[in-house]
Amino acid sequence: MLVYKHILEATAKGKKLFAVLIDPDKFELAHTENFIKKVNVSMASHIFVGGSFVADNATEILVKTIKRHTDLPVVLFPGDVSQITENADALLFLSLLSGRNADYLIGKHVKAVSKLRDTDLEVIPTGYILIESGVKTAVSIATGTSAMSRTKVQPILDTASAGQFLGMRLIYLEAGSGAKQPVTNAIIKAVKSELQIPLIVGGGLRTKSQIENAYASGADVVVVGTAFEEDEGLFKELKKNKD
Ligand code: 1GP
Repeated sequence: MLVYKHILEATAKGKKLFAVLIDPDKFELAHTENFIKKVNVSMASHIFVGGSFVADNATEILVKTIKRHTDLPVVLFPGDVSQITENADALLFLSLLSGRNADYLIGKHVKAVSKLRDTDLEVIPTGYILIESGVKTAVSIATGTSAMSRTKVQPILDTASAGQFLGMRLIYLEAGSGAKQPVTNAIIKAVKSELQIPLIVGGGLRTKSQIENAYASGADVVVVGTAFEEDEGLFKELKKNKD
């Protein structure tokens, strides 16, 4: 099934989705098989691959290796055009709505088209909103944009809604990889109540209870990366759901 259709159907049924994020820049290729074995028996529904600073070709090699060990959909979450590879199942076509850097709103997208034209990658327009989290994150540095204030909900709400009006299929609330503080429950609740499209939440989520809080507040998809880089023991707490 197509990735977006699956997300829509799961969201409609209230079934929560979970993405394990692998950053090719921080991940040891030789560790792929062992790591993916743990992902396969966890509650993960998707594997996201991407990062802010990734060497050319690293994504393609990693995606090919991951695909040898799992049937889960692999979704690109790229920091740059060079991270697009046709070996994945889908691409989050991210527009950084929280910033005013034209390159990350539309410029990189135009550059991506020549790569996308000849692939079967499913392209999913995604409004990406960076929210402050206690530390300056890689996204902020790489894009030269500031995160939105975590205490002012209305501008975040307006930004997410503008994304929906523009035709985005997903909204991604991002605290940034390794964030000290994840996106607040209040922000997730407010944004979810206004959206008709699925909501992804990620950044700084390290424990099962933080993940459950994000779901309870309205996240349809939760993304976790750094917590697994720090301690793969978390997989034991995130066992596959019995349907
Ligand atoms: C980062 O939202 C993702 O872009 C995941 O963040 O690495 O902090 O889990 P973490």
